[in-house]
Amino acid sequence: MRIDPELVAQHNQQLQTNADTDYHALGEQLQRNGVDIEELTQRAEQFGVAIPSWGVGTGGTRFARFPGAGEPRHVFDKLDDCGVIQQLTQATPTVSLHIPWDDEDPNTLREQANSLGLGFDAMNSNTFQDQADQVRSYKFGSLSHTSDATREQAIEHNIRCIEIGKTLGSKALTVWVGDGSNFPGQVDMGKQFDRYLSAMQQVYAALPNDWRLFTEHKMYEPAFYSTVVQDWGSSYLIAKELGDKASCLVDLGHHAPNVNIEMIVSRLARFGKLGGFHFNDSKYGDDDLDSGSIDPFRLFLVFNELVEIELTQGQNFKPAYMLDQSHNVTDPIESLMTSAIEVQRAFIQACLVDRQALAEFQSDNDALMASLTLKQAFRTNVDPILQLARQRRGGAIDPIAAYRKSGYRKRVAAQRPAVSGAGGGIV
Ligand SMILES: [Mn+2]
Repeated sequence: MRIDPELVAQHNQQLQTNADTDYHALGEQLQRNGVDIEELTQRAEQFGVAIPSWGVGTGGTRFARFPGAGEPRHVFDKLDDCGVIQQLTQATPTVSLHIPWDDEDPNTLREQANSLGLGFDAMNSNTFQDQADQVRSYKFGSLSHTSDATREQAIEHNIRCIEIGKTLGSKALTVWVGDGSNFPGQVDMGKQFDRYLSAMQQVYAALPNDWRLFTEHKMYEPAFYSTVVQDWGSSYLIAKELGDKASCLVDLGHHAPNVNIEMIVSRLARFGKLGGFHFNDSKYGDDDLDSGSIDPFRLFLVFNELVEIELTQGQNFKPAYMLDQSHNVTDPIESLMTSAIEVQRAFIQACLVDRQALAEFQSDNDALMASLTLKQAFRTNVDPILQLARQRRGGAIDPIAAYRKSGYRKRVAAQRPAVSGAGGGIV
């Protein structure tokens, strides 16, 4: 345990009476609508969202990066920080690694993760920047590059990510490429897509049978005119072309402003191609702000679809949930804890939707009451449920308060001298 369990227990004790009172009151309120609070609490306990290893570092902008005190220096520090997030929130049981930023002996990583009570989620490859020892540059693309040798290098990198992931116990590879173009005419968009597809077929061929391959679309950046995997349509076509193990990953920030993401979720799931999520929030573009910080209602509406799909598709529906955020102004541990809780909150609120009533209103074309049915669930303060779910598993009733009280950041700042060049970069 990175934080003294006794400190967490004392913190919980101070908040216990109020937490119990609130839970009891909410239980009565829900019971009037025929909802069992215990069942919801168990669902909250079972909920998990993966932490991206890069999220525990302080992010940058295209202009500057302002390092924070006690930043992780390497993947081992990152795992420690992820351990704190999981210890206090009990909602983030897995970590998603990024190669080559986290490229260390996988057996050692697995051992450390085990000792922190963490597992590994999807592996993330990186062919959107050049590494010091790299033979061929990705300046003009990677998996879709015009040069056979550069594509080969990118394919090998992805296969290596799979190999590392096998040792870690990961079961998925997420591929995002920055390939595209900055000027009309710069590339033949059709041929570029063909080259990407054929490279991805080779990556897919190296996938173990029980693994999944996620393709992540993004509208623009770093390529600003066209992007190879620009939208969910392209991502769907890729997943369909590759085969059953391939599906689409939806990063909430990777769409044009105001796009109806929950509808995309519904579409992809309908055709069995919704693989997973990168949760974050945005106001303008790929802002990578904390989940639920800008538009919590949208996050709720995404989960409303997910809960509905789960009811229809059952146990086969298992999207991978992961946070993907980074910015300059908060302690990343606090931000990631807050985001994990917001995602968990949206899930529980979505579980509260009276689906029978909603279906009847929809069938009667009663738009107002259908909308109010969603709002009623969204407006319910489910904090008491989340608090108890955390507490039952050894977490903190108020993770931010417990974390601040623990002095963890100050402690690691003394142990971790500032280094420059710690992996930043977010997709
Ligand atoms: Mn992402």
